[in-house]
This record gives sequence, structure tokens and C-alpha cells, in this order.
Amino acid sequence: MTTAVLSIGSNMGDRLGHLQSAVDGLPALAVSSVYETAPWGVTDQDDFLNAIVVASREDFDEWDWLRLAQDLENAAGRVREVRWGPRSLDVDVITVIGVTSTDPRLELPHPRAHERAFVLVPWLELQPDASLPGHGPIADLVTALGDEGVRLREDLKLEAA
Ligand code: PH2
Ligand code: MG
Ligand code: MG
Repeated sequence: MTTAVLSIGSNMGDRLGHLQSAVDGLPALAVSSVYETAPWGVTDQDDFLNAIVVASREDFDEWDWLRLAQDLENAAGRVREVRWGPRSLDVDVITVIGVTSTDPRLELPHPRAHERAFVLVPWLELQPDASLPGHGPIADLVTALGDEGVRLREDLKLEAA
């Protein structure tokens, strides 16, 4: 059995609907609030909605999580596009508990998670005691980064199954 922390994001079309489609397709144990976030990386694009999902499955290894993430992106009509550019649905595997990987197709923990407030702030809400292997407690990372550009959208809700 493996437990994964996944970051979901959208900045095209029905953003909340795309996030909900990801939650519906994941064996979700817990789903964070929805956050409106300023674009990271390529800044000349629309704001994202982001959330974190913690999910668990008996028969999954890390590659199964990656495959499921890509299937969900494809189902949301995602085309392979500019790195860090606009997307209907992005599902990133942030960490799989107990697994590290340096395979370039699936680096675990995610190599840029520690510098992304749009990942860390919703994750902290769900798992205040979590740590990112190699980078320490996520609470400390959020303190160092700040939460600028990450705004709670109390009016938007994702429904866990
Ligand atoms: N995803 C990206 C690039 N930039 N910025 C925000 N705020 N949220 C994202 O999910 C995001 C991003 C590429 O995956
Ligand atoms: Mg991403
Ligand atoms: Mg991605």
C-alpha cells in the first residue's frame, strides 16, 4: 500500500470543475481547501486554483500514481504544452510516503515542491506535521517562503467522495 500527496491545479476553463474531476478520480483520503494562486514560473498567465489531495491505495506503487495523474490530466482535455504554462488540469505527485526516486520521469519528492507556496500552504492545512525529505518540516518552509500570492477561496469547495 502507498499513500501519496498530490498537488492539483488549473488555470484554464472551468477551473473548479477540473479540480473536482481530479478529486473524483483519486482514492482521496483528504482534500484541502481551494486556493487562488498567482502563477509561478511563467508569470504572464491567468491565476490558478490549487489544492492538495492525500490519497491511498492498496495495490499502487509510485509509477501507478504517476500513470493515474496523467490519465486524469488527459481526461480533462490537457494537451502537452509549454513548460509551466497554462493548463486545464495539472496533477503532480509531490511525495509518496517512504519512497524516494531520482528517475528523471518521476523525481520523488517533487524537486521543486519546497519552493512552491501553492503546494506547501494547502498541504500544511491538511498535514501540519508533514516534512519534505531533504528540506525539513513544511511549516518551516512556509514560514520562510511566506504565503504571498496564495489566497484561500472560502467560497469554492471540493467534494471528497
Ligand atoms: N503549475 C505550473 C506552473 N505554475 N503556478 C501556480 N500558481 N500553480 C500551479 O499549479 C502552477 C503554477 C506548472 O505545473
Ligand atoms: Mg505542476
Ligand atoms: Mg505537472
